[in-house]
Amino acid sequence: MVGILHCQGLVIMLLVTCIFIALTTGPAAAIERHYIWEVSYQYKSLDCCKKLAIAINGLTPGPTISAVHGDTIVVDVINNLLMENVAIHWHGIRQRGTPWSDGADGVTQCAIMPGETYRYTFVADRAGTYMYHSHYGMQKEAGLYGMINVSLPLGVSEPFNYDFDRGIILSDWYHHTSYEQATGLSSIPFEWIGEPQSLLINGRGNYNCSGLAPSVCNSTNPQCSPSTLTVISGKTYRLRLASLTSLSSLSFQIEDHEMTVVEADGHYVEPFVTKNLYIYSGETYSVLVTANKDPSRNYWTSINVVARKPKTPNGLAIFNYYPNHFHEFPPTNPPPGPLWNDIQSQMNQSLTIKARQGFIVSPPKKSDRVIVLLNTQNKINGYVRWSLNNVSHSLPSTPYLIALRDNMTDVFDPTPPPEDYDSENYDIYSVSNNTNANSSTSIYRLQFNSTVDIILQNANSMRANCSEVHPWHLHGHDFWVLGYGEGKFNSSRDIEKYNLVDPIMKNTVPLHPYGWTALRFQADNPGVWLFHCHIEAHLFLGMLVVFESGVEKVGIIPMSNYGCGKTKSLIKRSFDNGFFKYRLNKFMIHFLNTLVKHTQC
Ligand SMILES: *[C@@H]1O[C@H](CO)[C@@H](O)[C@H](O)[C@H]1NC(C)=O
Ligand SMILES: *[C@@H]1O[C@H](CO)[C@@H](O)[C@H](O)[C@H]1NC(C)=O
Ligand SMILES: *[C@@H]1O[C@H](CO)[C@@H](O)[C@H](O)[C@H]1NC(C)=O
Ligand SMILES: *[C@@H]1O[C@H](CO)[C@@H](O)[C@H](O)[C@H]1NC(C)=O
Ligand SMILES: *[C@@H]1O[C@H](CO)[C@@H](O)[C@H](O)[C@H]1NC(C)=O
Ligand SMILES: *[C@@H]1O[C@H](CO)[C@@H](O)[C@H](O)[C@H]1NC(C)=O
Ligand SMILES: *[C@@H]1O[C@H](CO)[C@@H](O)[C@H](O)[C@H]1NC(C)=O
Ligand SMILES: *[C@@H]1O[C@H](CO)[C@@H](O)[C@H](O)[C@H]1NC(C)=O
Ligand SMILES: *[C@@H]1O[C@H](CO)[C@@H](O)[C@H](O)[C@H]1NC(C)=O
Ligand SMILES: *[C@@H]1O[C@H](CO)[C@@H](O)[C@H](O)[C@H]1NC(C)=O
Ligand SMILES: *[C@@H]1O[C@H](CO)[C@@H](O)[C@H](O)[C@H]1NC(C)=O
Ligand SMILES: [Cu+2]
Repeated sequence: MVGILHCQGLVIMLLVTCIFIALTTGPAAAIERHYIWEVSYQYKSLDCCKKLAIAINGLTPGPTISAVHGDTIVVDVINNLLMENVAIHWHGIRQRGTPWSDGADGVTQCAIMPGETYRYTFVADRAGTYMYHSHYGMQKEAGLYGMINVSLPLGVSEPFNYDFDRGIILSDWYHHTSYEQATGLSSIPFEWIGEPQSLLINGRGNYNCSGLAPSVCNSTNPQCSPSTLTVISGKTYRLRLASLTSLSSLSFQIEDHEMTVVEADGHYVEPFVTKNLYIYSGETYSVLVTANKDPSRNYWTSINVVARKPKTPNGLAIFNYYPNHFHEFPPTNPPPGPLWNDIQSQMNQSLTIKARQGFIVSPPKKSDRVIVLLNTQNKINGYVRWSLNNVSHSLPSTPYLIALRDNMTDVFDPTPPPEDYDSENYDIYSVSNNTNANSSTSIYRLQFNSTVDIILQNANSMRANCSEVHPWHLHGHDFWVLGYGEGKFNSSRDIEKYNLVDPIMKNTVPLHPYGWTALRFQADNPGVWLFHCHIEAHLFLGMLVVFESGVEKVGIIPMSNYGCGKTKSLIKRSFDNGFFKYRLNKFMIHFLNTLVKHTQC
């Protein structure tokens, strides 16, 4: 053991050498950016209340990854959570050629066990704003997330001007742990997680500590003083916004300032000006804001919950005009933001977002296959679940990518899930007469490079007069957003209204209450990919589907992805045949991989 630890030091030295070599190569060449991340629980007071949070190298939210188009990003994740697995998803990165680095526990890899180190390697193959977050159970809720900022290669400029570039991570915060939440959600009687206690801007919020012991909640703790964005009068700022909420859909606004939306999920948007931006969990946007108001005072930046009846106070930050003191509160009341139930205006923003002229990627005119997914809340043996076409997904203990690539049988149900629902006889406005559904591990297998349409159809939940928003996120691809509508999708009426001229491409899109959303994508990335609701509790309750395409084209999956379910036997076999007689754990495999990689460095 001592030997291994000693060698780990050696490995880190080698890594540092690599970074050095990378930095000394010319600026035009794509480089390898190496990060070593220690993931651990720490006591934090993000909203003034002391609570365990997951930190990366001590930070919650984690550090921003800044890369240049074409760079290779290497992240060594050291799991120091002591008693909990971890897996990290690189949200918006398509992982072309590296589907095993997608970070989806149970889909592309076995989770990283405590004490182990796992290496993610992938290429930042498109400029834009992305994010990363845990994809293990409901772990994201504990604060394991951050931003990825990929800039254009040297010599290429953005089609808009700005003076400075800033990142803003939006999230919601619960005082209960993810264990309490997960247990409540999987209990009879069902215990809903409720609304979050706080909204955070760059990891800072402000809970009302009144009545709580100062050792638990201390409103003067500097950790929870509001985050500030300092601006210089007359300058224009590109704000990169990323929503990493567990539950909440948000509206973002800066008092008295308008913003111009220019980027969504890494794609240029035909610019439009707005007072507030609706942003759903899993989405990123860039907005341009010019500091052109009275510079003698500060202004509020605020976020508020929309699309659900809010019980959480607005999240606040300070838009600080230099040289005013950055903690000087604005003399006004914070803007309340739009009404939570103004669904019309939320839908309107969705319809307004189009690809920017000059940057339009035209979608194929026709699709090869249409999959309609009815989103319903259900019961299975008395447990509350979410389902698509009456199927609530449960992940097998063996990751799909490995099972399919290695021709394992009996890992998942081979019967394909339904492609449609009984649309004629289903009333999306009322509670289903029979809410029972089935749970299944079955997946959609897509012909490689075929064009697939997805129609997301919303419906009433199990509560009368209630339909919830669901932000759907696709791994491994971007899709074209062909249309949104209210009510039930009608193919003979709605298909001809698809936007095939200038649809935006995205990786996350809202499905509005009682509405539908139509998407098209090309299944041109070999691998196994999740498509799921980005609300943590809905995902946990089965609101996901899995797409496979071209898995036979996937290269050799790193051994470090193995080690759970049926993949255990493969690890054992491959090393019994070699000269390693002792049992190798994933850490040691990784360690050996590192040595191999660094002989090439
Ligand atoms: C994004 O990356 C660019 C180039 O490295 C940098 O100038 C900018 O400050 C970064 N922005 C954020 C929000 O991290
Ligand atoms: C905090 O809560 C106390 C007690 O409920 C209330 O009196 C007070 O107004 C609250 N403070 C704020 C800033 O909301
Ligand atoms: C609250 O936080 C402030 C600032 O860190 C500190 O000075 C004070 O002692 C704390 N109060 C208590 C009761 O812990
Ligand atoms: C829809 O949104 C656009 C862009 O924000 C705005 O200009 C327009 O007034 C909105 N229309 C309605 C009906 O709200
Ligand atoms: C899985 O089966 C395919 C088709 O029969 C074959 O080409 C491939 O080599 C097999 N893969 C493994 C790992 O056995
Ligand atoms: C439930 O049954 C009633 C009576 O048959 C029908 O009117 C209603 O539309 C059904 N509800 C759903 C959700 O299909
Ligand atoms: C789901 O299955 C139940 C029981 O078979 C059935 O009554 C219900 O109509 C189905 N719902 C949908 C949306 O197909
Ligand atoms: C669940 O699956 C069983 C067996 O495949 C089937 O008979 C039943 O109709 C399904 N129930 C629902 C609600 O889909
Ligand atoms: C996928 O199909 C498109 C045409 O629809 C073609 O241009 C492209 O080369 C194909 N890609 C692959 C990887 O086969
Ligand atoms: C549902 O909404 C309709 C129309 O808005 C209303 O008539 C009805 O009373 C509501 N039902 C419940 C249970 O709230
Ligand atoms: C679908 O739209 C067509 C054309 O507008 C219309 O004739 C038909 O009645 C609609 N079907 C349903 C079920 O609403
Ligand atoms: Cu959802």
